[in-house]
Amino acid sequence: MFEELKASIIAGDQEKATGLTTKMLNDGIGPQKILKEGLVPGMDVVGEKFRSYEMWLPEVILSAKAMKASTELLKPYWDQNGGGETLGKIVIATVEGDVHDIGKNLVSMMLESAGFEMTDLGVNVKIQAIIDAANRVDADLIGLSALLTTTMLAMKSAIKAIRGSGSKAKVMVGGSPITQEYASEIESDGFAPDALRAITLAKKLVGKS
Ligand code: B12
Repeated sequence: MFEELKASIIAGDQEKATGLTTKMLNDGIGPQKILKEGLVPGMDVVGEKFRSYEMWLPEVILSAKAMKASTELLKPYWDQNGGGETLGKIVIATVEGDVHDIGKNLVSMMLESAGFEMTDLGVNVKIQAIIDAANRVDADLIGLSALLTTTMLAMKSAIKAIRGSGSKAKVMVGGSPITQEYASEIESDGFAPDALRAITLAKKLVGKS
């Protein structure tokens, strides 16, 4: 069934992808397994095919829609933290010039399930809007996502601007082109390569690990 789910993401067949995801959840398969063994491998193939011109933008958009609709279904199934006190407040956004949000949404969803209070500003967000939101909610942490090698460069100035604004929030970064090396170079407070590790990182950064 995982292969079928993967294939439905590659084919951009939203109906099939959501149908299979629902069936798996009803069968008691955990959301993490569905994500790791079906949805993400499907999106990985889409990325490879896009790079090698075997897939074009309209097809990638269909795959992305199928992926988004399926990950939305996982949301209620992540372990909730029992409604206790919040671990901290996080403002998250995809940086200006970048409209990729599947990974950012996953990170946001999982941080929320882990017990953080999330303010998700969406995509293509100007740095000033991020700073304003962080001040408004008194954020402990800001998460910046970038999927393009062009927009990841903007993270450096974004971090400078956040620090210059006097905000107390720490900054974590992520997205497929980001490496630990780059994250250190731009003096972010942390980097995580996936949503699960983003939880560990966020807890560490707010001193709750
Ligand atoms: C889907 C997709 C799209 C969709 C996006 C739909 C959406 N709503 O997001 C659409 C079709 C709109 C799109 C558009 C474009 N895309 Co595109 N896209 C992709 C694709 C295939 C998959 C991305 C994805 O969703 N991956 C799945 C998620 C789960 O993974 P993820 O995003 O990496 O997120 C995980 C981690 O990175 C991390 N993470 C992510 N964010 C954060 C944040 C924090 C704080 C932390 C801690 C962690 C973290 O955790 C996530 C979950 O585990 C990638 C290929 C790839 N391999 O990345 C290309 C890719 C990113 N796109 C690319 C390009 C070129 C474009 C376009 C410029 C194409 C065009 N000619 O118009 C436009 C750009 C538009 C813009 N201005 O942003 C290139 C980028 C190349 C480069 N070097 O910059 C890629 C790499 C494809 C390729 N192989 O060439 N794209």
